[in-house]
Amino acid sequence: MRIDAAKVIVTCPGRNFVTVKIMTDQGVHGVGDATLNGRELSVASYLQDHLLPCLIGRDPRRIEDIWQYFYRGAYWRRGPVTMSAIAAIDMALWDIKAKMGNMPLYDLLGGKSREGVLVYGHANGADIEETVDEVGRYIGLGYRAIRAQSGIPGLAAAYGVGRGKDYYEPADAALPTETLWDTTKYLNFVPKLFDRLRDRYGFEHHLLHDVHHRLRPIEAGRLGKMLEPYGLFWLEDATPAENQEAFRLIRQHTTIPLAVGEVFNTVWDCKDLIQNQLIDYIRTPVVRAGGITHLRRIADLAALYQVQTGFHGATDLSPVTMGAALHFDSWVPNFGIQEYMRHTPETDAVFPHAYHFADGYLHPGDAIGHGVDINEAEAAKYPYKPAYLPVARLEDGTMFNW
Ligand code: CS2
Ligand code: MG
Repeated sequence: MRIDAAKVIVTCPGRNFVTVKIMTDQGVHGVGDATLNGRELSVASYLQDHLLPCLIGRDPRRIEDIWQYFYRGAYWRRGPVTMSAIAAIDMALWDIKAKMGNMPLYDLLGGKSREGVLVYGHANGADIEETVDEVGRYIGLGYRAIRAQSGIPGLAAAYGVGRGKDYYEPADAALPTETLWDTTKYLNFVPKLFDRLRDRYGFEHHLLHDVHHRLRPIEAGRLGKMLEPYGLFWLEDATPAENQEAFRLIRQHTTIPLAVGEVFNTVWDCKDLIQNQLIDYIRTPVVRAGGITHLRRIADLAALYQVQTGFHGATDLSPVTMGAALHFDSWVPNFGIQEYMRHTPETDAVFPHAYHFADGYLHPGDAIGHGVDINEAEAAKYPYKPAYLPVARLEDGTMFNW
């Protein structure tokens, strides 16, 4: 069996997505997601100019050897561009292998470990009252877990508060939007939000919050301690995680569950966090972690330390990633939760898929492979459109973490 052809498809049904499609001499094809928000063309070029030429003629069944070839053979290892490109090829090869075996990907991985994949949705609002109402709307939609993000008094913009309600897309301009941040205003505000939420809805639903890399470790410890009475499912990206040691300081001050990893791209980024039990959930998604092949290694290491998965699932990860993630989530023994930001109808038309939402869970469906394809005719309707993620500065102008 051999790979006959492979192509990169860049499309922008409301936001940019990069997809790899691999065709074989057996007439079976596979697709993989390579989307890296704000750097899509870098990954597309890495694939088109450097990886795909080396792929043609190889046996698609040799997934591990191909992964090692592109990881070790590149000499320059790791990083979001490299690993997103490898991830897309890997996802497509696992898609092909499952199709050749006439089975859903979760069966190839080891079979289902659960009947449904618990997901969390994103409720956001300009202020506390609007956010509280939005959480209620998500409860009404059947969500059992809801992330709450609110505008912050005194700040013009806050992370996670989108334009409109169902689709949050932060890449909002052809050059980076400059936003202002103030930690004091944030820390004075967030406990009030969760006090209102628990007061209104009680403790029946999981509540989550994303700090989005905005605090120093001791500030994260302080916030965690302030939020403990509200029983959050997790506090995400409490501090930038380049220094994995920083989470030791947070752990000394709070028992709030910690989630991190959507910006990681190999096991090396989280090895110390996991082995020292400095986190409770690892969020590195299949599109970022070099695909199914490497993500299995991360999940297995995490399982040794009772760290659970909680994969990133924002709108800037395509339905292909969501499909592959749901198969992985269905199998992985140390599953925690899956992020689920709904895509727009235009995006869903470009990426027909088998997964569906019911009663707070996503179900991957029983289609063979990972259950997601790309409609090339639909994709061709939406040419690439430059879009950057914002940047953040402190009020004195100092560059900060967006
Ligand atoms: C966020 C993302 O979903 C999340 O947890 O951190 O929305 C993140 O800001 C975007 O994926 C960046 O492109
Ligand atoms: Mg996040």
